[in-house]
Amino acid sequence: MEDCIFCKIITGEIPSVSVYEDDDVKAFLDISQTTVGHTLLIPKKHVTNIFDYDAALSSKVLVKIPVIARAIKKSNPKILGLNIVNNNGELAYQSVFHSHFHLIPRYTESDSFS
Ligand code: DGP
Repeated sequence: MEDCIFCKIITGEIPSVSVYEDDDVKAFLDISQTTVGHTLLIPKKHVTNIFDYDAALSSKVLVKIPVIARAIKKSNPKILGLNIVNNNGELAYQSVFHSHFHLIPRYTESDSFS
C-alpha cells in the first residue's frame, strides 16, 4: 500500500528498530514507548485489521504472538508481565490502518515509566 507507514517500515523506506522478522511478519519497537520494549507485531501482507484475517493469514501471524512475547520477556529479567493490545477500527482507537498487535512489557512500578 503506497501510503501505509507500516508497509514502508517493512520495505525499510521508514527506519525502525527491528525485534523479529520472517517471511510473514515483522516486529519492531513502537515509536511511542508505553514502557521500555513496547513492540508492534505486523503481518507483511497489508491488511487493515483483524476483520481481514482469513485462516491462512491467522496461522501465519497469530501464532507468532507468543513467540515474540516470550522473546521480549526473556530479554530482561525485570519484565514481570506483558499486555497484548489489538485495536480494530477508528472507534476502537486504531490509528494506523495496517493490522498490528501491541506487546507491552510490564515491570515493577519503579522500573516502568508509565
Ligand atoms: P494504534 O493506535 O493501535 O493504531 O497504534 C499505532 C501505533 O503505531 C502507535 O502506538 C504508534 C505507532 N507508530 C506510528 N507511526 C510509527 C512509526 O513511524 N514508527 C513506529 N515504530 N511506530 C509508529
